[in-house]
Amino acid sequence: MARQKILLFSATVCLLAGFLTAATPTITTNSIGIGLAKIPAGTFLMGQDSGGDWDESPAHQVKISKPFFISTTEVTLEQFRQFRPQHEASTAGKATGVSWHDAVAFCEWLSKKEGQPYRLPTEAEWEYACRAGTTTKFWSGENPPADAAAPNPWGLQYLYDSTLEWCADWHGPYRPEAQTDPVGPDSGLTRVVRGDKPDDDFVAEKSKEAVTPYYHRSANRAGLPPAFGLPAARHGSPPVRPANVKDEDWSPCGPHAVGFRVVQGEPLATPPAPAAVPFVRQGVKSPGALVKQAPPAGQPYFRKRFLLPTPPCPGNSPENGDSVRAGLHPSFRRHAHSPGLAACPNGDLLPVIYVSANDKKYCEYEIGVSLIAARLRFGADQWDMPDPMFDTPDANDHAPLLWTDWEAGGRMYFFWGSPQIARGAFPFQWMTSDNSGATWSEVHYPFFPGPIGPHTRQPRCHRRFLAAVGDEGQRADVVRHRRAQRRTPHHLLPVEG
Ligand SMILES: [Ca+2]
Ligand SMILES: [Ca+2]
Repeated sequence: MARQKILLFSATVCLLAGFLTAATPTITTNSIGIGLAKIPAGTFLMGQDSGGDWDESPAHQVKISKPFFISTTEVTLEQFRQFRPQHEASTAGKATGVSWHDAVAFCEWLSKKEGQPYRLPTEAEWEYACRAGTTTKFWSGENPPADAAAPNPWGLQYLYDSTLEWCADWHGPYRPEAQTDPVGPDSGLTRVVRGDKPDDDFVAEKSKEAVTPYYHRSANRAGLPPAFGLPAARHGSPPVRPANVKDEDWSPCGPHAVGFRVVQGEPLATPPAPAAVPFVRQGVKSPGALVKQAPPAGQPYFRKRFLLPTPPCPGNSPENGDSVRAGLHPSFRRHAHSPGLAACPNGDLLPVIYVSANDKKYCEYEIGVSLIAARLRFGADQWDMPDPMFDTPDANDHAPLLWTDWEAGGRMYFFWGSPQIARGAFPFQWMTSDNSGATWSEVHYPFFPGPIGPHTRQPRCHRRFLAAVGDEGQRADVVRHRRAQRRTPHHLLPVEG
């Protein structure tokens, strides 16, 4: 018995020693009070091959070649205000409501102030530092720690709380090969966000995700357009809740729940990977003289052409749908709804459609809803295979509208909404294209100089949708083609003569 006790005691001491060695992170504090944990170089498996979202696979080996320092928490409101005193948005004491550009600007300011290089973490650095050598769903095991302030073995806190965190990278699909110090793709439309999802729990609360905090997992990826937030110059007029809008239906535009933590370390020299370009944006021709040819304007013209039939979807959910098994992006689902349509300056037709499944769990308001597009190229007899047009990872993309401004040289506008983003979503957002949709601008958000009235966070409602583009009422009038439950897109073509 005595020997057993001694053995047990020895084993406990060994375990404690091992635990203490692993759990004693090296933390320094900089001049504005940011705690920085030293992260050792090493190799880990990034991503999660089963039981996660489509963009977490394939899990792949990543080598972090040099040690770096990362802040133990997100940048606090107090710290951020030393850079921008007028900033107000905050979640649990952290600076939130900052755009990706704001976060990068803070890092540049801090680098000058400290005389040391600061930057956002890459997505790989974030997941590596979060896992801290663990391979489980959370650094704490199969469940997150009960207290979000509990530090992981390398000293990082609040990795799984409700403050989301910007990373440096563009969001894009993972590549399967082993990588060293990856920095993501060379272009994109959303920047990676880690630690939670932007959307509320419209569907998750009814499903398994409510039981296990699915979107907090170390491998979970989300993303948002980099301009999401209120630019510093536009902070003067925070939106006010109108009296006829219920508090629970109200979301001021811009002050969202996304903050960031910083890395102290040299910029990485790794070249970015070439971004995957959807087929709908490939091989887009410039406008030619032939585009002026058309059927006689004096008589009706009708020609029916089928788009690709929706793949069969037994059970009609993303997990068991044939389209998912076939390796297609999860936006290929049965319920294609509410299209926007535009004729491009080069004569192509471009519809954008939001797509969801339509069973009880996966519906129009679930998190995976995204926008796909197809192209009927000028002179072609058949539509191209559709391809993803825009997807905010872990957020619902909704209600697309397209408009070609023929008076502005054929500039195309693509509007849509994010109705389920829990905090800070705008009534609409948009991108523009000056080359018939081959490339698109960064996502833009509207600025309201004063209080705005009742609205949904998507460009549709039972009232008319009106977008003031420039200050010409005539142009604004063109965009309001969705009204009063009408879901048939119609498109205004320029009339010659
Ligand atoms: Ca967090
Ligand atoms: Ca995700």
